[in-house]
Amino acid sequence: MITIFDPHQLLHAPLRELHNGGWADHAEIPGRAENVLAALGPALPARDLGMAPIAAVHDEGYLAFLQAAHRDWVAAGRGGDAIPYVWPVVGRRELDLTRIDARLGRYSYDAGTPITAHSWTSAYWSAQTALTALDEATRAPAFALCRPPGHHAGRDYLGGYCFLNSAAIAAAEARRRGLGPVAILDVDYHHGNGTQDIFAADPDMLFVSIHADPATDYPFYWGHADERGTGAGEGTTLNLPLPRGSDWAAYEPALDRAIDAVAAYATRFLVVSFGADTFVDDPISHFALRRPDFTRLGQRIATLDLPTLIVMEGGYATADLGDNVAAFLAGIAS
Ligand code: OKP
Ligand code: ZN
Repeated sequence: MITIFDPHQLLHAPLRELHNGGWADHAEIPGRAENVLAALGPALPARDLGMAPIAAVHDEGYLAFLQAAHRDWVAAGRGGDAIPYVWPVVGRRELDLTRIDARLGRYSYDAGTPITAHSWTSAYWSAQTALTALDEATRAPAFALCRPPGHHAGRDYLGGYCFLNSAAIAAAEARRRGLGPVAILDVDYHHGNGTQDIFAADPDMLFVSIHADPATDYPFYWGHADERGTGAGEGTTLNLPLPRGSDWAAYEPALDRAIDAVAAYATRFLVVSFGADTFVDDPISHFALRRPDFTRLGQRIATLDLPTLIVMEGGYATADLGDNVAAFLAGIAS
């Protein structure tokens, strides 16, 4: 299978994150992508397809903020990574504050997504990687080795290690090219709240997600089973939360439901948000899939027999990540 990756994606290297009230090494490190590359072999570089497909999904003000945020942070006399610490619960859209700390809160929902001097560059090339892989995916399944991940990023917010929603950007571009109906199947351990929000009111994009129950797991405020889309998009969001500890026996029935929903939507193009953080040994997650289960997951998705773009999301057992991704892709290709 063709893999797309751009070395600019390695530049974003957040120093640390808040974890249970203290600082910990950041889980979303460049070594994740390096481990996957080592397992898969050489990747093709991304082409620069420009800002238009990104601006079709993300808010103009948010994109301007993201590009300037670390410079603004430095201009305010700060060192290290830019991290928000205050969020507007009221008046989010009414105020247009210039202070970097206010803007960080306006355009984010968590404190776990530090902005470095290179975050924009890496996120931009992560999105270009997905768009380049989209070009390939019309011929055969293609793998976009995206990093940083994207599925927690909304139209106008970052969070959950994500800045630009590469899967949403590629899915919207696939639709624009007339490849639809497009469905997004998100199998990362965490609910893809950004993707859900971007398409919640959109009847022409199916979003299906299997993830840890947000009653116990991040991102808590999205991903509950009663979230089914809004307005005209009612019924085009399907959330399938599973309890902590879920193994393949628990996972498979949810996967069957997800696959059935994708098939019933008359889908003609599939985007898979793939996270390997469902792995039993993932350090920040609590499912119990094993390596052969990733192959089963890929095989089951392949039964849909659709043009498929796979976008990398999470997976933090770094030493196992490449082998887990390879196992999944082998299932897709079989
Ligand atoms: C990104 B992706 C703080 C917990 C914060 C954020 C998880 C983001 C996961 N210790 N956790 O979906 O893999
Ligand atoms: Zn995840």
